[in-house]
Amino acid sequence: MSHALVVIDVQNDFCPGGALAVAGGDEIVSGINAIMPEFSAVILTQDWHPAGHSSFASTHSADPFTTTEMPYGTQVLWPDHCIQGTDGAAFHKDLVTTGDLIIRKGYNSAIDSYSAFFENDHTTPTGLEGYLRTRGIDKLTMVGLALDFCVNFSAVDAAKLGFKVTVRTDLCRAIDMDGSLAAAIAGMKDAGVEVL
Ligand code: VGL
Ligand code: ZN
Repeated sequence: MSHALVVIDVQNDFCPGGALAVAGGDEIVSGINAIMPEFSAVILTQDWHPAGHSSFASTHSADPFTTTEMPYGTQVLWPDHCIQGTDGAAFHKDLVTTGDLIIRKGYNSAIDSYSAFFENDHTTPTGLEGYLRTRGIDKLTMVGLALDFCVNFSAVDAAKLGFKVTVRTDLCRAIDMDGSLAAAIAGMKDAGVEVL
């Protein structure tokens, strides 16, 4: 069985100067590149929203970082970000993107997708689980942005699916709104994720 690196959403909009900038988001790029050769597979994810996505505050004429109730639960409303094909949705220019698979998520207008495995209804799959299983991958190391949203949801889902998951927090950065970082760390540990 083998061990994959999953690089979550290291995109311009989550780096300083981007639409949903995560403090220090660009600081992790060289460290992520450096560990890629240690893994038998490298998978990169890309947040990939159509314009007018339901997770955008602008779509609801609301203020960013407020919340709204969606059929699948409470949704944070974000600034417009990672719109398909824009420079903001592109990977950071220094990230090595020669990995085996790029998986895109958040492309359905009506539902957000923090996790690389399921949309925010926790039901609709992205296909990543099948890819990993058919390649015989049972261990995942996760890095990237943002630690308290997409890395967190991806790690918890992976652990629930039975993968052995490690999150390298030194190679992640967080948004950290309203205690979201502490809650994410606790939730990942509860789910059996190794948080380093
Ligand atoms: C993310 C908020 C909205 C993330 C994506 O990559 O953590 N956060 N979309
Ligand atoms: Zn998004």
